[in-house]
Amino acid sequence: MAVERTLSIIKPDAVAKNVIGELYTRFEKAGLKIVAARMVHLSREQAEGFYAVHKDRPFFNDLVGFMTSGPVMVQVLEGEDAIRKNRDIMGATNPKEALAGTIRHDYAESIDANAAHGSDAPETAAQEIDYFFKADEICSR
Ligand code: RTP
Ligand code: MG
Repeated sequence: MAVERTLSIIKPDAVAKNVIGELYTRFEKAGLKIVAARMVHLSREQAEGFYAVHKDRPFFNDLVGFMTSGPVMVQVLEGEDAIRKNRDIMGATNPKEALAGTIRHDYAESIDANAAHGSDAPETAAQEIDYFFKADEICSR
């Protein structure tokens, strides 16, 4: 299995719950390394650009409103099969469907406020990492 990088965002609800460290522990226990990280309060333009793929979906406005409602923690996770592994740790988009022990099961309140983001494929991971980090801000290890 190849070593990959994926973009992870701890969303405003989870930052407000003060569980950044708890989520980092879950990533690390799964063998994922944090190789870049930054806290940022996204502007409307930044959130719209990040979720541009969803711009015609009915939930787009709510999604952008939520993602700009408070600071987020953005990180690059590196490890074997990192993209799938991170999505497994996060659980299903809708917390009502997320398996016990996943981040969204344990911390998310709703499909809108669902605690974490993770890239869904190698191409989107590369684009999303580029969206937030310059090459020299990522410390591969
Ligand atoms: P994310 O991109 O945030 O990691 O979430 P995801 O891949 O699991 O889900 P995605 O389909 O990419 O949707 C992005 C975010 O939009 C909200 N959403 N709401 N009301 C709805 O039907 C609906 N569908 C999606 C969720 O907050 C989801 O995380
Ligand atoms: Mg997605």
